[in-house]
Formats: sequence, structure tokens, C-alpha cells
Amino acid sequence: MRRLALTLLLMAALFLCGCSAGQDPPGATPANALLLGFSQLGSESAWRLGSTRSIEEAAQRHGVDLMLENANQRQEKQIDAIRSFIAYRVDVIAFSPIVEEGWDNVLTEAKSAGIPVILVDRLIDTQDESLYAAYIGADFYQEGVNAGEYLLRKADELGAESLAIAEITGTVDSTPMRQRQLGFHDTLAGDGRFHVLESVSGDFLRTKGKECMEYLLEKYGDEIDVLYVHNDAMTLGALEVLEGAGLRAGEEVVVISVDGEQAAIDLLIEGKINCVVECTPELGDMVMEVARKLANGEPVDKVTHPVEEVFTEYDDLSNLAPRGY
Ligand code: GZL
Repeated sequence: MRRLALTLLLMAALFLCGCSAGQDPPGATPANALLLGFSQLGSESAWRLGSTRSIEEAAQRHGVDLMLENANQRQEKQIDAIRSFIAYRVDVIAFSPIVEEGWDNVLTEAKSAGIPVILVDRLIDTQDESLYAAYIGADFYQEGVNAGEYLLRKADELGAESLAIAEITGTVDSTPMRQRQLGFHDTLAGDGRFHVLESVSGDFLRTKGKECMEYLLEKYGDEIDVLYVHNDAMTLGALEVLEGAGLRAGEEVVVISVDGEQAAIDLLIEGKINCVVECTPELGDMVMEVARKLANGEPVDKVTHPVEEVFTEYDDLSNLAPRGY
């Protein structure tokens, strides 16, 4: 009799607070709730916009509550965002570090607060690998190797004895800039056919890619046989200058680009770009899966690379799916 009375009392209490057995009372945090703080570095390219979209859509699909802050290309704003995530007691922090150095202090604060950190898209340079739980992003060195291996094939096909290379790099001291440069030059090292005229930074921006091309063309003119550009946005800017100078990009100048934006693929099909090395921005689902595991105290891989392709003038791209960025 007492048990029945207690049961009736409990059911009445649940009814009065508007919830039934198994539901969380209003205002309570649902059992599988996950609050992710994400610091995006900016909006510098269609690739970056695709990256942000991937994170936002994946958070929706995975039922993750997302606090996304855009730093507009400023490291100090990323650091401020991470500090605000710590103060807000998010469950997991993720961010795309604009450059590799300068993160130890703020990530030590996150570690002291017991909040796991995921590096997305770019790495940091630190002596303390415990400051982050996982890196989800491309193997940029391999992307540079992919670009170099295309050029070796092109040089053989041309029967070229000497090719002068101009390079437009991404943001100085960022992982993609450092690794795409290293992988490319390591692949060509020792092959006497290639020499680099100059490497200049376009900061991954179309406008600066255009300025770099104007500078390179002014200084080297038709000496330039090959243009290696660290992202499609800068390539689009550079092609404006080449076309304006009456130079046939893809023919008189071999053009190698990275990212795989739709605009670059269209130019590859047109024959104005010779090679596009893919760097996918579609990392959102991997980020959410790892964040969920970290929040549940489950082990995660330290490094996760997405599968990436290389698109060249030798490929049949007629059935290539729309790129989505
Ligand atoms: C690469 C990413 C780079 C892209 C650029 O993963 O960090 O940043 O290649 C973007 O388009 O600006």
C-alpha cells in the first residue's frame, strides 16, 4: 500500500512539473547535450566559407549546440574566443589556428579547465602535444607532393630541359603554407630542370594573389614557365593578370592550384589551369564525431586526415560531382 502511495506521489510530482517519466525537467540539460565552441579564422576564400558551412550543417545533423566565432583573420580574436568558450564552460573547443605559433598559453588555460581541444584544418607548433586532443585536417605536405608530382609528369610530357617556377604562397607561418611549399620543393629537389624564381605570399586572398602576379610579371615577364599557387582564390586573382597581359594560362604558363573550388575546376576543364590539388573543407562530420567521443570520455585518434584527390588536365572530369564550394 505504501509503495502504491509513493508511486502515485512521484507521478503527481512529475505531472505537476510538466514532465513524464524519462523526460528531463524543464531547464535541465539533456543527457546527450554537447556544447561545442568553434573559433573560425575568417572568411578569406570560398574554401573557408565551405569549411564554416560544413561545421554548421554537421552540428545540426549531430545534434550539437554550436557557438561559432569568426576571427576575421586575427589571431588575437581567436584567442579571445577560446577564452570566452572556457568562461562559458563549453564541453569541447575546436578551432582552425590561423598560424602555428602563439597558442600555448590559451590552450594551457583550456587544459586547466578540463576542456578538450580539437585542431581543425590547421596545426599548431607546440612542445606540449597534450594541449590538444586531436587534429582533423589535410596532410598539407602530401598536397605539396601531389603538386610536384604533377609537374614532374608535365615536364616529361613537354620534354622540357629547364622550367622556371614562380610561387604564390598562402598565409605566412600557417600549416598549409609551410607544408604545401615543403612538399612541392622536396618533390622537385635534385631535378636540375626546375628552378624557383621567387616565392611571394598572397595570404590566401584573391586580391593579394592578383597583386603578387602583377609583381611577378613585372619582375620576370615571360621567364615564368610555371605558376604554383597555394589556393584557388589567389589563382583566380593571378589569372586575371595573366589574361590581361595576353598570356595564355594553362598553355604558355603551366598553372598548378590547390583547394578544388568549383571555379578552379571549371577553369581546369577550360584548359586555363593544368592541375588542381584537392583540399576538402568537408570536415564537419568528423569534427562532431570526435567532439562527441571526447565529451563522453572516449579515446580518439590524434590525427585524422580526409581522403583527397588530384585533378589534372589528363583526367576525364566530365562526371565530376559539383564541388559545393
Ligand atoms: C587549407 C586551408 C586554406 C585553404 C585556403 O586547409 O587552411 O585556408 O587552402 C584557406 O583556401 O584560406
